[in-house]
Amino acid sequence: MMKRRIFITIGLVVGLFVVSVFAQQSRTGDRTIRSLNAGWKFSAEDKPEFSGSDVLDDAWQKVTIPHTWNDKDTFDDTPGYRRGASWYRRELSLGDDLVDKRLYLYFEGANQVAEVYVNSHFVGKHIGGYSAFAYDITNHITLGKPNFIAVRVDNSWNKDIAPLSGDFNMYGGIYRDVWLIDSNEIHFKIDDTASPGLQISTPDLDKNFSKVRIQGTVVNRSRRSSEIEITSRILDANGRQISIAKTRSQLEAKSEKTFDHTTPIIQNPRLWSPDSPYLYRVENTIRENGRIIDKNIQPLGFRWFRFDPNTGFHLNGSPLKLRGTNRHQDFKGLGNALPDRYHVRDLELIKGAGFNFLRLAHYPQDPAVLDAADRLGLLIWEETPLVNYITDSTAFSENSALMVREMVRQHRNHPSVILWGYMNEIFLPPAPLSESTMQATVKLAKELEAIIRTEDPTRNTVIAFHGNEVYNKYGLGEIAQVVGWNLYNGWYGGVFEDFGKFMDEQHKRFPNRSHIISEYGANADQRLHSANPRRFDSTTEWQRLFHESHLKQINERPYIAGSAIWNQFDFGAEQRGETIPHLNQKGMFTYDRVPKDIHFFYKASFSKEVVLHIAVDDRMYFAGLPGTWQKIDVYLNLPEAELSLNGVSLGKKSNAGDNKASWDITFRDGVNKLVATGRRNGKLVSDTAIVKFKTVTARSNEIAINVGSNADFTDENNNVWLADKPFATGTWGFLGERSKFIYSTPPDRNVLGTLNDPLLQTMQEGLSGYRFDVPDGDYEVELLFAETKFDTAGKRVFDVRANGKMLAEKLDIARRVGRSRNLAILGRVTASKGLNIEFTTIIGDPVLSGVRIKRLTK
Ligand code: GCB
Ligand code: CA
Repeated sequence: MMKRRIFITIGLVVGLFVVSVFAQQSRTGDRTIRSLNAGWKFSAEDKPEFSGSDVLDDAWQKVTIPHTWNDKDTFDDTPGYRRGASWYRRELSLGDDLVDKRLYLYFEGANQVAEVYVNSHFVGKHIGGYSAFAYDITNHITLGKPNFIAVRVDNSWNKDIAPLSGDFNMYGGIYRDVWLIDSNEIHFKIDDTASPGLQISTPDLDKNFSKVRIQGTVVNRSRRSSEIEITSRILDANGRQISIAKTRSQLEAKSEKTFDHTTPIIQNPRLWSPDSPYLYRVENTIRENGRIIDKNIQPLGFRWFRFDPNTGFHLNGSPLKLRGTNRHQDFKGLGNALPDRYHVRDLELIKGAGFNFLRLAHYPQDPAVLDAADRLGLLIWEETPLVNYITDSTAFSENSALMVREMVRQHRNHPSVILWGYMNEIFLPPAPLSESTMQATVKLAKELEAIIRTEDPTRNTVIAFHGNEVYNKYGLGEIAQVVGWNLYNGWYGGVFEDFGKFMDEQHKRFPNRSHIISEYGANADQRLHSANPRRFDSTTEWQRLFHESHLKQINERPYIAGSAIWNQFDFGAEQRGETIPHLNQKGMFTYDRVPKDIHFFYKASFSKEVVLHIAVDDRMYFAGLPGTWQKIDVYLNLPEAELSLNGVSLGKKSNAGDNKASWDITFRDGVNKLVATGRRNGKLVSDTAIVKFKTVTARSNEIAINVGSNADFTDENNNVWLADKPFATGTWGFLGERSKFIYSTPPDRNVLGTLNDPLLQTMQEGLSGYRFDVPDGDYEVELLFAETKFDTAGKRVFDVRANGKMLAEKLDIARRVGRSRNLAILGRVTASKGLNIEFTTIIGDPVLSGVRIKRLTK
């Protein structure tokens, strides 16, 4: 809200008012908004005296808002991150020119409890990490002297504050912008749940005409009574007035008054939609004796919508499938403390891929996000952070009610918003819930539902379920207007096709429900690739198959109103220990916003822009036996394309309607240049990929195997560790009938002290040997191990020999390095009639995670 006003105002009123050249400050009427992001000091300590102005802060760390103290410890090898209290403080000197002004501190968000002090006076406490809050500090400020602002921020787990749990990091800090607002003593209300103080709606909206209704509160903090005029001008995108509403009002001293006025009918307004996000704005002013004393500009879009259980979502009278994605608000290296331009760029990336819908999971996001959605044309589902379970307490219910009220009041003027959500997978707790908590959850859902419907009857409500019958059993599906499903068929379990079966069954059983897919997704780690991808392997290829199948199934079902991919971007999830520990890797982009192949599939499917993309994930280093990697896919939204390899055409292939074309190819050793070309409207389009292929045979100087995995792994030195296989004559592979692929057991899969987690997390267990049919000669052998099952020594002990020579006697990995640490053992071996690594068990099953052999003799 605040920032939108700044940008618009600068464009609008330059020349009329003295507007600061800094975008950090703006002025409308007698209202000035200035950034307080700079000049803070931070202490990770928590002492009561820090609220006072006589604290020596020389030792404090200089920081700028947005700030979090968890940007690093959420990604280190020590489990957990600091959840506790810290302090922020800064000086604030204000001139005597503000003598008749009201002064407000406005925080866009601090996670998760903030206590604010001005010159040692407590001015307010805000609960909840994802909404804005504002305090009137006028009475505590002395003009012409330095004042002290101190803020205690606490992100400790608190049983009465959502989220209690969740697959994301709850980074502590003042991580969104802070503003100082000074206003005339008479102004549109600023501290009503930090909302704009105005509610805009478009009653009777239909194709040809609408009215605009403006409801609001005007505050008089002065000792004078006043005759004011409130004006709401409807301006089109060029600033031309198309309608107006006015109210005259007698304001008593020290009072507040609501107003409610509606413009006359506006004929043929231009409609807002994702394809044409035409924005009007409502310029609200308060005049006293003809002079503008306050101004407040709100966005306005004319659009209407509905959900239908059979035909899905409709916008402005026509069906529109919601093509969406989910977004978390963090970024590599920054935690949640993102400058606005990062938020805006994220939304531009989403819009740029052709999406029309975005779920802000799992909490209200920055005002810059909502502004960008209005401007770019993205329909928004916003929700409060009630995730996994609730606490059955009055305080939890009250805090949750506050969260929905703040979300709705703060963001309801954004035309982009269509859905308000308030619970996610609320029956997926870390420990089983009692029957009374289940019942309390249903009761709370009803309460929150009622609040939203009162606060904003113009939107629809939604709850996201996981694929479990429990929600139907407890009647949660009957409360919100739309039912969201988070489904991971073919990832956490089952097969892709279960998705459609599940949804068809729901649709049949509950024909009056509107269904939306709130989440579906699979990991992709760009270092992992497989010609034989499989569930849970984190290869790019499995993520691609997952989404190709799901999108098809979604498209085949008109009753599915839309879908949102989990997730647009990889995001921080400290407790996760997958191939990149502490990260949820289901993004279509990496944590620092590099696109994975799957992004191009969706862009080809949804965008009007030309897409032609060779799906090798910008990966240069391929390796394998001759004949591996024989198929290359190209994502495209052209009717056909041609692929060439090293200048030789492999022929044209057509797009079979699934935005994909595939070629059989044979890479040669060394550099392979792939060029895809196609035409759109006669214009040539092309994409190039360079693949360096290393042919690996038993005669190669070096052979490296990602033992226990179906995936090739490219390490940070661009060495490719090949997918594992059973031994076959003339090549290599594992031996032993009991040998099995295992992925180390969650939740402790992070292998410490290495970036090569995918290599060490996957292993053969119970193998009797590993054999290479290599030529005779001397070899260096490197064996990689990690103990991911046992904490203590003595549970797994085995001998390792190579061609009879002992390499590791009574090897007990846990004894040597402890649990979940990598261990490398090097040895020299003379091969004759092949190289045999033998594993002899003493206690338990032998394991092996990786092996590399290098030939020493030529
Ligand atoms: C879900 C949750 C989301 C998780 C996601 C996952 O269903 O709603 O918060 O991050 O699954 O990746 O497991
Ligand atoms: Ca491995």
